[in-house]
Amino acid sequence: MSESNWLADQFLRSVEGEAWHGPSLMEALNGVSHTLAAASPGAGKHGIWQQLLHVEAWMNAALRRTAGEAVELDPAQDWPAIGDATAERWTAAQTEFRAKAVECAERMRSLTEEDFSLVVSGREYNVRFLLYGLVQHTAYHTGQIALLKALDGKRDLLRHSLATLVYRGKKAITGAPDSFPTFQAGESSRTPLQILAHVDDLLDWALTLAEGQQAWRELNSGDWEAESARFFAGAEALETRLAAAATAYPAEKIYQGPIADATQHIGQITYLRRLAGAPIRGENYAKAAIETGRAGKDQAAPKREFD
Ligand code: NI
Repeated sequence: MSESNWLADQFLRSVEGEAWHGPSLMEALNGVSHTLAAASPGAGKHGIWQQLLHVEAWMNAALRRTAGEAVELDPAQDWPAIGDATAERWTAAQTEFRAKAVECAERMRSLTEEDFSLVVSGREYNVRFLLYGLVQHTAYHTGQIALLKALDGKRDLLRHSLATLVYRGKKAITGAPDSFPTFQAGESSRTPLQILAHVDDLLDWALTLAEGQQAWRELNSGDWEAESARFFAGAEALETRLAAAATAYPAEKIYQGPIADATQHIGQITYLRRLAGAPIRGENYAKAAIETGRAGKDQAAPKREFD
């Protein structure tokens, strides 16, 4: 195999597989949602989407440099902004990236021995050094993307479990009769209002865990409307924190503690609705339009309910 074909083959392996070092870049992106791609691992740090744009920027620069152009990237070109983080744009970004990679491989295949030895404009190294560097650069950022995916995948699922809690919680606490907040199933059992206030405390606790300043407080205004509003406000504050950056406490532990607890208690409220003679309708929750990031009072209408 000629050097140009060999190099193009190495490059395409690092982009689409099968790569010696593990998953190729496109393989690493498999299953990465637009919300996960857009998430930053910490203040000012580059998320998966931005890593992809960065690798593409250097493929572009390499293409232009092999054509004899002197190229310098300023910081905004080095790490381009991702813009609107929609699902459509994320799909388009990946398609565009792949097309650029194929273009790069084609250019590599077309290079002659003479081309490889040309000194890059404005640099002290030649085209060979530049292009081998490009393969290494792609592999380096693929490793970072795989790591971000492993770390942030948990945070993404935590955010979705929060959205699920709010979707279910809204059904459980909305439309209850006036007598429901103080309904008691037995002499010593907690009322729906007490349980809801406890759920709100759990959400507050989850936020303090995410921020690394864990604190437990028990609040209960004694008012159903106020505690309902606190439920949505607490969930939204937690979602905002989760979306902004990695949690100070492991995401899976925030799930196993406060979020799992809160979900159980929403189940209790749902059960009490039935005992109080004001049941909510059952639903196929796997079909429900529960969206990661949607943690406020505004939730989608149920798709498939039953009695
Ligand atoms: Ni880089």
